[in-house]
Amino acid sequence: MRKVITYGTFDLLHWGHINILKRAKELGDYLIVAISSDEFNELKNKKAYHSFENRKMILESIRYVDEVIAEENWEQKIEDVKKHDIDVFVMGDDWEGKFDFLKEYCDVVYLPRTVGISTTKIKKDLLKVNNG
Ligand code: C2G
Repeated sequence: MRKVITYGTFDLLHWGHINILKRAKELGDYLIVAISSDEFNELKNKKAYHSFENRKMILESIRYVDEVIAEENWEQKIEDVKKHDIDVFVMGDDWEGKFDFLKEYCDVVYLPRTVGISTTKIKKDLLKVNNG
């Protein structure tokens, strides 16, 4: 069984997220998603609208996702790859090169980001609509 892992906040889930999860799953048979805890989001200077528990529940309902674990810090990836016997690590190419240190443990694949959508864009557009 070829196991894939990817990481992210996945807040206000949108089609760009689904696109990467779909393509990540196509690279193997089993996809684990490590979603950022609320505490780790603070380290990333991100404030998620949905709590970790609710983002976890949403991710677990996606057909491409087989398992959801917590991302608590920047340092856990090597341990995760070993512990979960990961074959492929996937991230959007906004992270191109940032996780090449994992090549010692598994394949590292950066997939093109989906253009035209982001959680930040959703928040900005909603602000505009509501403020006239
Ligand atoms: N993504 C994408 N296209 C978009 C938006 C996001 O392909 N239009 C991808 C990102 O490249 C990332 C994943 O969706 O691979 C999750 O995006 P975020 O929730 O913004 O995650 P991020 O804050 O980048 O966290 O340790 C890694 C970090 O936790 C990644």
